[in-house]
Amino acid sequence: MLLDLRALVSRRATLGGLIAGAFGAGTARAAAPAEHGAHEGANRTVGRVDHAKNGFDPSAVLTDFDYGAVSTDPDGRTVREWVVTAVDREIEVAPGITFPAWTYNGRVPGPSFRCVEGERLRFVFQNGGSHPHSMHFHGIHSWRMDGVPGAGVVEPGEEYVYEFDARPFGCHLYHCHALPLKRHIHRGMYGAFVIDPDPARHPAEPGLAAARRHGTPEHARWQEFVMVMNGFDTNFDDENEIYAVNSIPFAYVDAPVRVARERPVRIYLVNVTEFDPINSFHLHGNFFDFYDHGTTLQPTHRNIDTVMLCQGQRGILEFGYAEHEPGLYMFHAHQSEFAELGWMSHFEVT
Ligand SMILES: [Cu+2]
Repeated sequence: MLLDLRALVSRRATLGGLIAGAFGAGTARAAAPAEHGAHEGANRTVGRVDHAKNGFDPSAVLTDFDYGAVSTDPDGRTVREWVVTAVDREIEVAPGITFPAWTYNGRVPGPSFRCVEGERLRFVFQNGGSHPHSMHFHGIHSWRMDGVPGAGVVEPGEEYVYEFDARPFGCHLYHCHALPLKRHIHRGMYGAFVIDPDPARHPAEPGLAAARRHGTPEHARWQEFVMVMNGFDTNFDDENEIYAVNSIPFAYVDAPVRVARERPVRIYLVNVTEFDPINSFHLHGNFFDFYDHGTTLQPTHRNIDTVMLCQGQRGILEFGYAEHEPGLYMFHAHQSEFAELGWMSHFEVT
């Protein structure tokens, strides 16, 4: 079956020996080619990534929103401030395979910033890395705060403060916009940026807005997860050898995402995958509502089980398992190659 495994990654032939090591050639786990429904024996990496050494754990990344330091300005408006540092960091992206990442705060994806519509946001960005970097936020703001060459690209050792209002509400992202762009993105400089709707601004649909606004009673029942779909070009040939959500292939096969059956699930899904035109999310045994960009309170798609996102596109998924029996429910990219190279996951419904 060793030959099957090598055939699987033949498009990435230059990865050579690394793949043989990563996919555990000749070990007990190298069994039949992966297919839907195969849990044990599927093609996958052998061994585990050392999350502690990496400094971030994909199971924690699902839920570790960063709300910043909150204060109030003289006008009574909420201000959130973050200090973000660019850091060069070697990370293990698959067992035995390290990648020379450029990171925000040492992790890939970077912190999942979360705030509320209408607040004033301030990001103090310090470049501790070896290359010029920036923070380019998707949202509405001045050109001065856009984090592009000429407007907030920061040289090593320097600092820039991005400041703008939180709008529109939705599921957004940020990434480095220094040049060459594809290099800075695929090195790991990106993250989720969630702006909750302010119920006071949505009098026609206050309940829907409150259910999305962290800290409200209506929000408390939701089980929320951040999933950033990404990949790694480990040999710098402009093709990805590894795909995942939140960086580590098969992380949620090794440690399924636990969800309580009776509580609804909301996913903030972001696609930043470089080099491939699209990525996708396919849910097994269930259907979801989808909010494209998260900028509406009513779904833009209802009752779908697969959504396709181009790079930079994102949205919110809502679904539940109240009528399901407990167990493992798969979700993955519906590009089979991406799934086989790591973008394969499970929910464990309890
Ligand atoms: Cu950069």
